[in-house]
Amino acid sequence: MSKSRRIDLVGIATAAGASVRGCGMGPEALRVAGLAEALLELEHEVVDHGDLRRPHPLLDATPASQRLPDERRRDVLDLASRVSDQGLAILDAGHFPVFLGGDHSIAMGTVSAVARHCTAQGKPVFVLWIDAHADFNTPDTSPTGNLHGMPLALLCGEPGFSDEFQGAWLGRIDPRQVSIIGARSVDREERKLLSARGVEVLDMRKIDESGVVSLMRTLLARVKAVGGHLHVSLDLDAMDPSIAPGGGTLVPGGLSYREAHLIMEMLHDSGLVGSLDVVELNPFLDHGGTSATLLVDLVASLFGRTIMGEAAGPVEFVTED
Ligand code: Z70
Ligand code: MN
Ligand code: MN
Ligand code: MN
Repeated sequence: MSKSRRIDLVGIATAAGASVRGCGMGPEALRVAGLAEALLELEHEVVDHGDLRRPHPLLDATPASQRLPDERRRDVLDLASRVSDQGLAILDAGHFPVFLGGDHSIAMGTVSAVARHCTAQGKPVFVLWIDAHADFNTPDTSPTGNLHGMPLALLCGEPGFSDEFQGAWLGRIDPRQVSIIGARSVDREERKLLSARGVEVLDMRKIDESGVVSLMRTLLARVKAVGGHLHVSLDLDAMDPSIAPGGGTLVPGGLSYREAHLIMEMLHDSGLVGSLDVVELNPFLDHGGTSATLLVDLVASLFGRTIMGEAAGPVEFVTED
């Protein structure tokens, strides 16, 4: 029987950290695809706080990718500090925050909220980053300058981020308590950092060789052993582009439909997950809601949806007289 939770949805309608515009529409597409309804159907309590966004839309003919990096950085950091404070309030109230991106730079704020909440409680934080990428670049190592490729490095305290990135909103996590699953596109300098800091990278080859069940069991056992809080950060591009076409940075060879659901089902059964990001959905590139619907179904699996339904116990045979 799945435990009923109070789930707080927070949209972060931004693409300031991405190279491609459009994922700022992600929160609304997830709503249209039936996110709240799916959670209500599972008998959870749901509150939708609406979206955080920049105060005024940019009236700018320059493509996002060519805009001044200063302005995009300001947007990312402004949203990160607001997300962190709102996320902290939700966690402190004992609720489960689900953050709807937006590009993956929003995790600077979401994971900061989790780190601040758990530090105050003396609870270790673990992060499961489900992504084709490692998002562990710093401004010095990044080949693109895009901030959605850097949140984990900032959160893990990597040097190379200017003073603007520091602040009371910035919680810290231990890189040895971060696992990236689904990776298949990692930059050269990023690889060196990941190894040096002891980040666990469960890349696609490891998934092919060991299967998600064995990898997930080991990971969940580590979190359980120390009573940790597990934050899950789900990037749409972790999934194979054939099932998740609605992203700006697609990489072939991703998680299958069943692998992705099995990860979510195991996460649910563990009872260890306390917060979630759903990021990088670009409705402008999606095929008629395919990717939005996939994400809603994956979130439903994380919150207890099963194939046979919870009431399905042992089969009862009816005998005719
Ligand atoms: C590359 C970079 C990235 C998401 C692309 C790509 C990063 N490593 N992250 N899409 N979600 O620019 O740093
Ligand atoms: Mn808590
Ligand atoms: Mn990402
Ligand atoms: Mn990615």
